[in-house]
Amino acid sequence: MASRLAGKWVLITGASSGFGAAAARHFGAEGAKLLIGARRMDRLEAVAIEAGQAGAQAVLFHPLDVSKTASVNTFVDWVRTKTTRLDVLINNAGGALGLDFVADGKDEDWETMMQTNVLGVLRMTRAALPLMLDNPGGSIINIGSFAARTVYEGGAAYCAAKAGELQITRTLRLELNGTGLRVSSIDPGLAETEFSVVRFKGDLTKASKPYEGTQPLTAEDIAETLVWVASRPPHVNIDEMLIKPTDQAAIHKVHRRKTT
Ligand code: NDP
Ligand code: 8X3
Repeated sequence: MASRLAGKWVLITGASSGFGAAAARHFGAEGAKLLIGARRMDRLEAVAIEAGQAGAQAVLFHPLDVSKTASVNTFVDWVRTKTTRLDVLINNAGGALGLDFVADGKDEDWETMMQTNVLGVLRMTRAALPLMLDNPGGSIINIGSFAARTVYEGGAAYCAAKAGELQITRTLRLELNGTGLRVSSIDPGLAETEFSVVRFKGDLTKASKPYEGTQPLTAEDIAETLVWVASRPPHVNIDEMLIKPTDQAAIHKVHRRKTT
């Protein structure tokens, strides 16, 4: 049976690594037409090639910085030159910066986390919505986090930002009721991507700690879920999904095997 996603236009933000790159490959394998954005163009181009090899009907890429309204608007203007209809929007771009207690928090880290995880989702959704409104069955999928639903020391700004993303998703669900558009928040727990390298600003020793002795989620696990969510029949909306590794029972309870 042909995939429900074959020929569908899928926009993925933050597609240069991690979940976004894996999503590009997985939606590509379903025969979708991809519009992908991020700041690192060399990485984006490499992902575009992989998604094309996986089977995408089209893969188009363009620079995107979701922390800047002008960049988001320019990106969507570019999208409009390629298609008049968007079927799936995946607001994935984001991440954490630092693990400082509030007492030691840095303005620039807090501001970047809010700009990308919160305002980036609002900006991109506002800009892309006109391409989706006459398209019942379309999907807006926001990448939240386990961190939206719990807290941990050093996570104040990131947890607040992801809680903000969840409330944006819930608000959109109300505002778009009756349009036939679906709105989802997919909230992963511990997953090994470049997330931790970015959070710890390139310190690979610190970045590897969260994954020591445990089996985290992979980017592929999340990408498979995104494909599943977007390919449900049009009358089915997966509102919210919390996905944790089996080893992670709670934010502070992660099973770790002894390593030699
Ligand atoms: P990665 O660091 O591997 O990927 C993050 C992606 O976001 C990159 O493609 C990066 O591209 C992009 N990005 C960051 N800032 C911007 C920006 N201002 N404009 C455009 N793109 C941007 O991490 P993940 O794949 O893990 O993260 C993806 C999402 O999943 C994030 O929202 C993160 O918060 C969330 N998440 C991650 C979890 C984890 O444990 N890994 C768990 C739960 C949620 P570039 O730098 O090229 O712009
Ligand atoms: C990332 C998950 O637990 O590192 O969103 O904050 S966590």
